[in-house]
Amino acid sequence: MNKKIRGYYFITDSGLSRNGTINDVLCALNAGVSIIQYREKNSSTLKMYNEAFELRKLVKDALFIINDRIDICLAVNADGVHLGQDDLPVSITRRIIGKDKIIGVTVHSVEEAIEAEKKGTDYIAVSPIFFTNTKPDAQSPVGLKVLGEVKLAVSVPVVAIGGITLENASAVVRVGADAVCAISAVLKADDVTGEIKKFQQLFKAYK
Ligand code: TZP
Ligand code: MG
Repeated sequence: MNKKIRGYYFITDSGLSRNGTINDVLCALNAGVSIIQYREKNSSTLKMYNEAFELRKLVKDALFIINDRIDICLAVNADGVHLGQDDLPVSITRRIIGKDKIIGVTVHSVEEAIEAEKKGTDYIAVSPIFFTNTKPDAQSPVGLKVLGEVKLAVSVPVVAIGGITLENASAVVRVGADAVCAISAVLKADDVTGEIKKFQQLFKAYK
């Protein structure tokens, strides 16, 4: 198991950002996160490449994962790529990016989780746990029960995402999540670093 896929998992969101993605990542690094995913849905390929290139220089100790884009992952030598169910299959992605890079896959059910692990994913994101406005095309919430079942069904790390707040995060961790991602709860806060630290503290209480 990759020990860095634990605790608070940071994902960028330029739409929710108050101070820009680079500053948000600096806040996350200041809070000591061990994994950062660059997720950019509204940029040209060139802008994405340039931003990812800058971020790669900043993200040294933490893992740096690119959402969706295998080409950007390779172009900036990120540590890995995060795929949805509609992206390229894990086996094909592995062939393209090589054995050393990390592949994460979003799943919505135990069946998808088992299949993703069988195909060689390095970690699984269960999504959305609760209702979220952050991802307009998110599926219906899967709830804590499915999260717990996925955790029991696979041996790779399990990340919980979608609608997670400081209020519900302890239940998510108790059910078995190895890592927790909360985007709006953190990016809407006045003090992004401080808010991430609160998630990390809460996490430490259970793990
Ligand atoms: N993938 C599944 S839900 C989601 C993503 C990127 C958004 C989660 O955002 P929030 O604000 O923590 O609900
Ligand atoms: Mg995707």
